[in-house]
Amino acid sequence: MERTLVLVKPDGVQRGLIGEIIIRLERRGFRLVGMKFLQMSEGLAQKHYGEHEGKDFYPGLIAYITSGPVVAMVWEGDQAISLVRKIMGETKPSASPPGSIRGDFAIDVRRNIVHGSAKESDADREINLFFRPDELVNWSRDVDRWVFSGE
Ligand code: IDP
Ligand code: MG
Repeated sequence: MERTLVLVKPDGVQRGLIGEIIIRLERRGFRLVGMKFLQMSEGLAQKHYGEHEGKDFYPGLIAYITSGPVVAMVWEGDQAISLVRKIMGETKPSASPPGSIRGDFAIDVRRNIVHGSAKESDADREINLFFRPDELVNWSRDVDRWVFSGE
């Protein structure tokens, strides 16, 4: 099983899309293991987006992600990292197919609603930025055997 960090970014929160995003991840079969509502500090934003430091869009990205509250979540399941990225769509909403979150709800790359970790090392690092280990819940659902074959 993999774990991935998902953020409903400030535009997603402002536009009332928190539930819309949760429902898509929940219905796919992923399991929620952590969730908090917070406004990201400049320091947290810089750590989270450190890989983009120096790029032309970086100052705007930091201003955007700290501009209002976000929902930070950890979701778990087989192939959670890559499949959550598929549910989100491409970085550019204009390249995201209808049916994906960005393809359904966004137009501008600077206002693209959601974040999902890109790879395992990013997921581990990002989860640790937002959550202490004791804030993540290890649990199983009665329905898990209907979602995960275990084979
Ligand atoms: P991702 O969110 O799909 O992983 P990244 O390349 O990691 O995309 O970029 C992080 C965020 O920075 C994007 O989600 C988007 O908000 C913003 N961003 C990425 N590329 C551009 C760009 O070319 N112009 C403006 N903003 C960008
Ligand atoms: Mg990224």
